[in-house]
Amino acid sequence: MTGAGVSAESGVPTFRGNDGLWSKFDPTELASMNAFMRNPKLVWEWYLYRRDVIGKAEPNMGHETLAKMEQHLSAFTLVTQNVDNLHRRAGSRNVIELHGNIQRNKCRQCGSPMDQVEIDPDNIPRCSCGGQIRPDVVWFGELLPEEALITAIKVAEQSALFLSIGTSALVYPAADLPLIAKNNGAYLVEINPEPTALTPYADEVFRGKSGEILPIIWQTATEEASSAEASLQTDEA
Ligand code: BJW
Ligand code: ZN
Repeated sequence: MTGAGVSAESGVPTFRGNDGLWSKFDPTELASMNAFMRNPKLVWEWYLYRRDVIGKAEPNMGHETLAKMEQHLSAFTLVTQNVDNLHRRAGSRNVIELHGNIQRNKCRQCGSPMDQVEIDPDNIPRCSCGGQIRPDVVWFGELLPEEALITAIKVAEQSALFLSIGTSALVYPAADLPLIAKNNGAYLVEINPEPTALTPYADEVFRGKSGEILPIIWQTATEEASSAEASLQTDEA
């Protein structure tokens, strides 16, 4: 499971921490339905600004290594809290987006997808039902997409190894997933430069940037796998 930290090396700001978005912007003013109802223009301006930042960002070695893992491992699922689409752009296909996708729009009222409409924050377009168009992301107090959450819980329950990467593990229900995995027998690994709420529960912690740590883990794992295969072949001979 990934969080905003995975995209930090691509130049996409995280939410919490000194350089995080919430140090400059108040989440209650921007990431809730109340905020949107109070000031839709401000909320749209903020999302259009972030769309622009994300549109210019490129996937980093962290995203690319996770895409490689999916190609080489028979059962690998990527659960992300990120809305930036960088995992798909890096080549990941089995991606569960828990908090939506910032590139998509939907109707505030009936939920219909509204991707083809141009957004003018001064004159927010409306759906045929009359509802204003909003970004298709999950705000505080909103339910996560049901199928995505159910699948993510199932995958967590079944996983043998769970990597929690670049997330502060403070936002629920996503923050429950590593603990669900661990309670069902998974080996829990955290990759993060800073300690998090999850650290006390992790079986192993890699303190560093995901764009640096993930390629090292993957290289070590593949080298060990090929030397194990070579010694098996020698034994058979
Ligand atoms: C690096 C790095 C590098 C830096 N490499 N790492 C149970 C208990 C308490 C509260 C609740 C609860 N259940 C529900 C709640 C309420 C609420 C919640 O969790 N609040 C907490 C904050 C207390 N949850 C919700 O409202 C959720 N809905 C819900 O539960 O519905 C049912 C319900 C409704 C009402 C009442 C009760 C239940 C919805 C949550 C939606 C979250 N939405 C956001 C915004 C998305 C749209 C947008 O982008 O604008 O999602 S908030 C924001 O936080 C975003 C993120 O996905 C999410 C998680 O953040 P993340 O990814 O962890 O980022 P950071 O910034 O926190 O951390 C970055 C990490 O990276 C740090 O650790 C760095 O160290 C690290 N890092 N560089 C690796 N190079
Ligand atoms: Zn509608």
